[in-house]
Amino acid sequence: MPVFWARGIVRIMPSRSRSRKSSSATAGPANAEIARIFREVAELLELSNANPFRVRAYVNAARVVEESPQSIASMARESPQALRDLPGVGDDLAGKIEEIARTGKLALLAELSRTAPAGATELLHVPGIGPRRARLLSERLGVRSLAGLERAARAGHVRTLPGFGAKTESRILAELATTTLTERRWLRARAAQYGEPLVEYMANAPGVTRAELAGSFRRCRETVGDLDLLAESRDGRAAVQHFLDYPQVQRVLAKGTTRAAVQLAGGLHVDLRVLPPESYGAALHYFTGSKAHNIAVRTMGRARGLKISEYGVFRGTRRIGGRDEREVFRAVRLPFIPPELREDRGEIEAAQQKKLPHLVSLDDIRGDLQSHSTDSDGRHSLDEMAEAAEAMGYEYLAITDHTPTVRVAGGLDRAGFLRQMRRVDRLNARLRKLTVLKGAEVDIHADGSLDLDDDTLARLDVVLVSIHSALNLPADRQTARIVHALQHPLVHIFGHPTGRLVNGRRGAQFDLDAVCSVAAGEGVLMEINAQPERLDLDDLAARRAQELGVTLVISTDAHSVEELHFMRWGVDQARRGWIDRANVANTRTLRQMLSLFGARRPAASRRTRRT
Ligand code: DGT
Ligand code: CA
Ligand code: CA
Ligand code: ZN
Repeated sequence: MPVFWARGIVRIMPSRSRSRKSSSATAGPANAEIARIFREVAELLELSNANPFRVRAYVNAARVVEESPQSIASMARESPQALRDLPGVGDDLAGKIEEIARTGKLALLAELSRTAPAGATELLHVPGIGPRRARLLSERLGVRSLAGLERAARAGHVRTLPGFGAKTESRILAELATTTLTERRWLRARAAQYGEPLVEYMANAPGVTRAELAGSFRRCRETVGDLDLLAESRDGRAAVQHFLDYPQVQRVLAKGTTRAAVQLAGGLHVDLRVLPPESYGAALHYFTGSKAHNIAVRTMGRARGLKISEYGVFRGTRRIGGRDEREVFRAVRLPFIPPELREDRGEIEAAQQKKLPHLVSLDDIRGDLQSHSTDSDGRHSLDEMAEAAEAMGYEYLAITDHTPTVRVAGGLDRAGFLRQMRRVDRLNARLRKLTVLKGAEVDIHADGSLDLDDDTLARLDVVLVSIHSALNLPADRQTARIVHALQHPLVHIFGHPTGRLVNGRRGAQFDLDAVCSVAAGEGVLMEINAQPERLDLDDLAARRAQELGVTLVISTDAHSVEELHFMRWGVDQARRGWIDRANVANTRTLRQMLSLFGARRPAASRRTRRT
């Protein structure tokens, strides 16, 4: 569970469905924004040595707010009692939420920011730097930013501070080098919480007939630099004005008659372009990018005597297309290329040869093969998780609680798993449509052995293995460790294979080709973990795995019923990895899916056995 890498990592919840027709989505600060303010308060309180319980209260409230399917700002206005009834939100925090809902700001935060050592919160995001160290760095060395930290460490100043030393100094440098901490990009799932309500707001603007996000967001990159919003309208001025009137706009960076750029509360930048219908498709193609893809398409156009721009497809001065994105592709004799593939990574050649993959989509998904319950570190019970998965229309859900070594996650031992299996049997007897699969997320020890005995493993339907420690082994040893685990005859899935964190941790280094070849040969599936801050395998690794014959699974690793909806982010990552629905195990029916597992152990008939 996330607790062991919680610092600086944000938990993201699916945003409200886009189809929901209500103004509440745009009537106040997004849940993500309220949560962000609370997290900042928690960090600043931590820096000022506040009572740890007070710090936790803000962290917990941030999570509750973020996970709420309803708009907390609307709740604050319409039903103060419901607000106070939220878990972990008493009178005090409810008052703070009401203040944010009303003003978009929190006086306490401004107050804390004034007294905190400048720049110290940024330092908290570096693994190994806690509040005490951040304070020292800021107060004694005047370090105000990650760049400043790097300079101070390189100059050998950091080691002179009490409790630091040369080893800590070089570890800090290593962290700064291996993470993307310095690059301010937004997790896509987090940007969605700000962007999707804004799209809904713009789509409902007078005169606007369509609105959508383009850019890296539409290409489903795991992080985005900014949002690129397109609106279709003949009245640019009115659309721009509506955009600037959006209550969450904090700063206007630029404005014109058909475009504007703003910063939203929370810091995310949004570029707006307003286009008339005859240009909308061409602009959508242009602003979806990537730049490299655009250049390739434009060059193909030029070879045919065409000019392709954001305004349309032209032969001389005559417009021959641009209303619809497909017209751009048609002009250069290409079929529609899904946005996720538009990186100039071979998609144009594949399209020419009619070899584009049948990309997996959310509708194809029939079940989830990694999830946790309160038996280890989940927040909902076995029954609650199963009922939620059934309500989503799934055929199956594997509950894969942790094994003992992952102690912070409250892992189960053999007896614990056996007890859980009996409860799963009873649950399955009661459930009508869903089958709960007995599973475990088995920790792989540093030597490649597994954290659960074979007899227990043999009783499970889904044995998912993953690494949670010793991520920094040298690549050859890491490869050997993983290969050893995947060769275990009772293993089905290799979960979050690299242990990477988006924007945070590079993950284990190993020979991906070697591991994939073993997985393909052994019939072990590899996971695309859908947690927005994991997305592991990433796009390129997943694509390589597919090329090498690995079957993938997309799972949420849900620690609550809400997180079951993370599937969306995993599917998007898979699409960027060119993953064909035929190569995703959980697009299959329960029976087909289990036969994939069975191929690994043809003799085993244990699946019909009751524990
Ligand atoms: P980001 O925001 O860093 O995550 O990445 P993008 O891809 O969203 O890039 P952004 O926001 O700078 O621009 C949006 C799209 O506009 C980009 O994907 C392609 C198009 N674009 C921007 N600048 C150029 C350019 O100089 N040439 C061409 N062909 N297209 C461009
Ligand atoms: Ca962008
Ligand atoms: Ca942009
Ligand atoms: Zn795990």
